Amino acid sequence: MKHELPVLPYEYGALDPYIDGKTMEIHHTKHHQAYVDKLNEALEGKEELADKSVEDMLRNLDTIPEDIRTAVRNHGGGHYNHSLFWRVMSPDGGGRPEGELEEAINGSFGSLEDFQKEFSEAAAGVFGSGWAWLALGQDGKLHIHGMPNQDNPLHHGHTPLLGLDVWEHSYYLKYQNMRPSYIEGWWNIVHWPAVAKNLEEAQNGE
Ligand code: MN3
Repeated sequence: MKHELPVLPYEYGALDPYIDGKTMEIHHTKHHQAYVDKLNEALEGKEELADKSVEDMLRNLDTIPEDIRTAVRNHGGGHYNHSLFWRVMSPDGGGRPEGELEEAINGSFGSLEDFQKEFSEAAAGVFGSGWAWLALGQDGKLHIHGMPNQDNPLHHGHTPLLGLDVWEHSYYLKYQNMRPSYIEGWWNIVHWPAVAKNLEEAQNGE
């Protein structure tokens, strides 16, 4: 089974003015596509991994043959992370989370504002390329992680719910070196219902 680039649920320009269409198009058709291609290349001839999901491989990196473990971590991570990233954004995004997600955020961080502040600081504080993550831990609590490269919380048994790509390729055309401005604008396109669905699936072990 070859891994495939997912279709975006909106047009490239739909997230403008927070993320411009040119950036989205390059990010999806060049960067994400390259992760998919390199993951497929790494898995060639590894029949035992042919039917494994990317999530399964990233959760169990220590079971991946050593000769392709780094490739799966980087390119499988890149594929998984971007697939999640596209889904947690929407032109109808912004506003506030509701229901169980709202309760979980309040329970773990105090308030939405406190959560957003802490998450934004984690995103701004990633040195070089990486991601900020909101993840459900095995303790049932929500956690914020800043992680380098294409690493994600699956590596330590947490389930990613919301991710923000802070590689320069995700914002440089519009924001140049002003990562904090990109982060601040991004909250306007966060699709809370998708994050809520990720939480529900994580709690149900899906
Ligand atoms: Mn990216």
